[in-house]
Amino acid sequence: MTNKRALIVSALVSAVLCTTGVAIAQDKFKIGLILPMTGPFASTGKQIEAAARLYMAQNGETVGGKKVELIVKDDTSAPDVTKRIAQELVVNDKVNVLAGFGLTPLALATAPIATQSKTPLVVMAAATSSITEASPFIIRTSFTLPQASVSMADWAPNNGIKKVVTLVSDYGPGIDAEKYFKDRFLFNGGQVVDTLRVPMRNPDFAPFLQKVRDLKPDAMFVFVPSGAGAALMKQYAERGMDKAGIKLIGTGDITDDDILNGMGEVAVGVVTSHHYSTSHNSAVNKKFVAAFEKANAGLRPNFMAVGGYDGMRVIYEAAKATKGGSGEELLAAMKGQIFESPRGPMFIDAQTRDVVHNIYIRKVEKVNGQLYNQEFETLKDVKDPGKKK
Ligand code: VNL
Repeated sequence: MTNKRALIVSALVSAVLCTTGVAIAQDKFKIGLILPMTGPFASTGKQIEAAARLYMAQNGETVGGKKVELIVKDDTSAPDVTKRIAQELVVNDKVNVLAGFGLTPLALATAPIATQSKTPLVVMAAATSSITEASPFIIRTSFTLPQASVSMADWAPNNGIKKVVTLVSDYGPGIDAEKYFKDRFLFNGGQVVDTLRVPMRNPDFAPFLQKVRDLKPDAMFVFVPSGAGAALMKQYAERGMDKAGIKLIGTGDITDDDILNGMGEVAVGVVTSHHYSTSHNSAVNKKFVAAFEKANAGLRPNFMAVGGYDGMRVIYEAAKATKGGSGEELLAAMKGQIFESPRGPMFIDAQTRDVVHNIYIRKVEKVNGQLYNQEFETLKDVKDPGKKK
């Protein structure tokens, strides 16, 4: 063979290989689901993975003419790991969508990958307001802390709570919770006598709770991430703070349905604000809870599961509408989706790419021997107060 011919042959061969490569890639619709599956936030990963698998079992594994492949990766809740995995999923696996993101720092670390590769990134858990502003390719199906916190700051002063100490995890969502609760509570005539921040990892609540006891507020407003509420509730009870008349209020992360039942009597009566309760009274939710529990040995779905389930809905519908199109086409088809979630009605605001949904005020009650967050007031179609527009 002449050099020229050899070149032509090799060019042809690689062209053929490329086309087959593309054809194979295009037969599949790949979702890279990155979650903390081990470590202190493993319950978030477990809930979201279970919900994603349930969605697929209920809605089929082919969408827009393509076979859905769900690739689940454990990031151990370390931001550099999340980012590296996302890069590998985009470059090597050629995923169509990135999803999951159990904590704010994990979503923020990965945002540049979404922007550079034009891959839609669906945040199913993390809830700091600013996340959606970190990349134009981010869509959120979880919630935001300002949504929940402002709602509680409106409810509390009308219900005998005038003097509050806030106690939050010292990172993005906690700082949002503190700021948005405090500003609205002051506006409503309330008083915030101290703002306490506890370390996000392995917090020792004892010295902080002692401080709250000494300050004797009407209530302590708390944000801790999903999974951490049980330890706080235990120490709150051990110090007899409930008996001393210091009420516990907060966002629903503290009475997380995944662990609520194990908290015991001290949790009864705790009022929180959130977008989802396992006991939300609707046909869609009853069906969701029954199917989730059946598929997961009785595990209760919490708000993380719902963020995952709805995130899969948004991805599937976008894949359907675009027949598994480009990242930009998928993103466009995700914006503005409106549907009934197990949480109630929700939509993805086309401008902000953030979730708009109801926030419910709930009280922990015992129903048939089990503890539930019973919704008793609804704030309709709450947009993220953290957005400028
Ligand atoms: C975050 C927000 C994480 C709320 C949570 O649980 C939560 C976050 C792990 O944005 O990091 O309940």
